[in-house]
Amino acid sequence: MNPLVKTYEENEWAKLIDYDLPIKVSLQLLDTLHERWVNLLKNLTIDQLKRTYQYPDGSIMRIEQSIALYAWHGNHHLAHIQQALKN
Ligand code: NI
Repeated sequence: MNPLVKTYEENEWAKLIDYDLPIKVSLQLLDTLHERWVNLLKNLTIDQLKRTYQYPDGSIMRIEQSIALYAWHGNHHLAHIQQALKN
């Protein structure tokens, strides 16, 4: 069975009032979120890692794929930030 997940509008999200808070607030939130995720994800069983879910467009994703994609995505944005700081 593939539970259906919802997407969200990134650009609309960025228009919310908390957009103007200091960046530190977001970084603290990410630190805390990631600490919880690491604990959760390290304790998933092989069977749980193989579970799948479905996007509204019909595509199917495995939990283990999501973890790899998220890890890649963070490094991808970090590289963008490092590049921007050089310029
Ligand atoms: Ni991104």
